[in-house]
Amino acid sequence: MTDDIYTELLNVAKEFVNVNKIVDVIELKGGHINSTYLIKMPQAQYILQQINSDVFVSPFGMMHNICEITDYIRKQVIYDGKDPNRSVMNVVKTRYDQVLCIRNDKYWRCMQYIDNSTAYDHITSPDMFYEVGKVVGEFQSLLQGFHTRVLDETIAHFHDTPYRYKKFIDCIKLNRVNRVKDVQEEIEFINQRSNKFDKITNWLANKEIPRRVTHNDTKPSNVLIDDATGKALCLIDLDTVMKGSLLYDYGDALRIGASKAAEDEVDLSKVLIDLGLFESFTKGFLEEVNGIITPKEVEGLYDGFHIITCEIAMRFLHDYIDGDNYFKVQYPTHNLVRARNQMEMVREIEKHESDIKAIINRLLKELDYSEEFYFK
Ligand code: GN1
Ligand code: MG
Repeated sequence: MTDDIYTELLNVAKEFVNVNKIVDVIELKGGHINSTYLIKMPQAQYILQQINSDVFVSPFGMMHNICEITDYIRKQVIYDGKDPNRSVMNVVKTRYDQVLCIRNDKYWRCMQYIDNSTAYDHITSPDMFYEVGKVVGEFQSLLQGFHTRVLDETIAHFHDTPYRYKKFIDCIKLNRVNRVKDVQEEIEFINQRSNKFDKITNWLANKEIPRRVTHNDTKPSNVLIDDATGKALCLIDLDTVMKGSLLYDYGDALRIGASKAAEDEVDLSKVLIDLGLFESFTKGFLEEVNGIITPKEVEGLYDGFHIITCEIAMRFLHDYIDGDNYFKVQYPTHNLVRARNQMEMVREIEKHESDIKAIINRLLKELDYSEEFYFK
């Protein structure tokens, strides 16, 4: 970190905490959008984040959603006798009681850091992924009764896959940085599957499945695991909490967590679906949403996994074609590597469609779901 950045960080931090007491500031890399820092104080640590306001065009709307959601969850957590300092994110306001600090046109926010917990980029055991499944499912039970109308739409059309496909076609036509010629096969891959992209959005539009409060970015690194117990504590990164489909939350965790490789692994032979991990996650998830999920949603679980993985592959490819304006990249072809990796995951999902459905069916029976839920 340069001296200039460090000085600026302290200038921002002093809006939230007493800078004279700061012990250290560390950059946390990992997120693709915002910039994140850990502020170490003698007895507590805080997360300071600069919000990417090109992506989140309404930072106050985003913070409104986060505060509403965390306040609501905190009530449930307290009611259930759990620790509100560890089972939900806690927003730290500025010394002037604001949710954001604006400095030089940049938006900053602060959260309490939950000690002795880890957000894993990669799943290391079935038990861990079972825990992730539970926490993704539990998000739904915690938010039962929360009114979706209270929420702002932080990013319009976020998981509107057909809309994203239209934008993808537009960016190919624009061909801003002349990369289209290099990615013909990848474009074809997306085109071939585009007729499947509207399945979930149509179900939502026709009210065949409910619009719920969803997290919309449930990758495993957005789950905190307790270092001492190995149990999942809560979902973090609530930036994209909005109305949406549960099926995308289910699939988004799997597209990374059930893969044997990282999201940006270059060697595609390593991108393989681990059905054991798939089962652990699905078990945790289905245990938690029993009584909440509808039969039609269960029918779409495979599609949620498949479509969201296509969508993210398409988004990475879109950003590559467009000149890497959206996701942070560490090297020039990073987005292309991510896109190819997620396309390989799509192939894996398609190859294992019947195994995936058979596992879901078996779990439904084991977990005493009634017959109307079973796959035909
Ligand atoms: C982004 O910022 P991060 O890493 O939590 C993206 C998600 C993608 C994800 C891919 C606001 O999430 O939608 O699924 O990268 N977030 C936004 O790893 O676009
Ligand atoms: Mg995010």
